[in-house]
Amino acid sequence: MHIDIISVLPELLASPFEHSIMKRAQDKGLLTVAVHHLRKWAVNEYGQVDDYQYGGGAGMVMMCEPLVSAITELSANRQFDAIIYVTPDGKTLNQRMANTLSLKENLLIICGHYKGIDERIRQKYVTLEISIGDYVLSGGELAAAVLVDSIGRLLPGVLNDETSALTDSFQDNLLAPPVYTRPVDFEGMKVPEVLMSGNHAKIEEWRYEQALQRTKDRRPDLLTD
Ligand code: 6GU
Repeated sequence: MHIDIISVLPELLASPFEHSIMKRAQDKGLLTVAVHHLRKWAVNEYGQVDDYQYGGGAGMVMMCEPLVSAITELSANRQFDAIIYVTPDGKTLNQRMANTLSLKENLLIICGHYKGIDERIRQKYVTLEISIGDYVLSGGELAAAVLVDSIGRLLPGVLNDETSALTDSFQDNLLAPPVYTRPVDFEGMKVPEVLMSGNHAKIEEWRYEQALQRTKDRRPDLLTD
């Protein structure tokens, strides 16, 4: 998979993909991420990419022309499966969306800043709008990093047995069960017996029950939709 990201603050996206599982995905050649500075497509020598909003009010709006130039140039190299705008008024990201997007070849992610991008870019070019939750970030970059991480780890061959996505929270609409490591007794709190029984069928049953109980307690909404 290849992911292009357009941003006015590319520095924010310099390191999130250089560690751990995202690094492995790239080292294995399963994922490439290219961050592009929108200023490269600025409308003038001052590097302008935003302007005052019509109707007045505080906050700048990212202009159409630089974005169109960027999208057009990047589209010459790739047939994008989706042009994604990360925005708090998008569809809230969930594991199902990450699973679906992980099956794509080429994605373009546009990060908004200030008041966001001109509405006409959203109407004409953007095919998918994604939010990462009901709170506001200063810009789309951290949301884009979250999105890329959630997708990248699902690419076939990225995870191994140790990091398998099959046991993650949300994979069956269930939260993950509790986990333990040494010591067996930590300040009087013991590791559940069953986990040391060596009986894998019993262990799996226990984990499933714990996952179900945890989901009922904390996220009953997951069990109904
Ligand atoms: Cl995608 N962008 C911003 N700026 N804030 C957010 C968000 C996105 N998702 C949740 N909050």
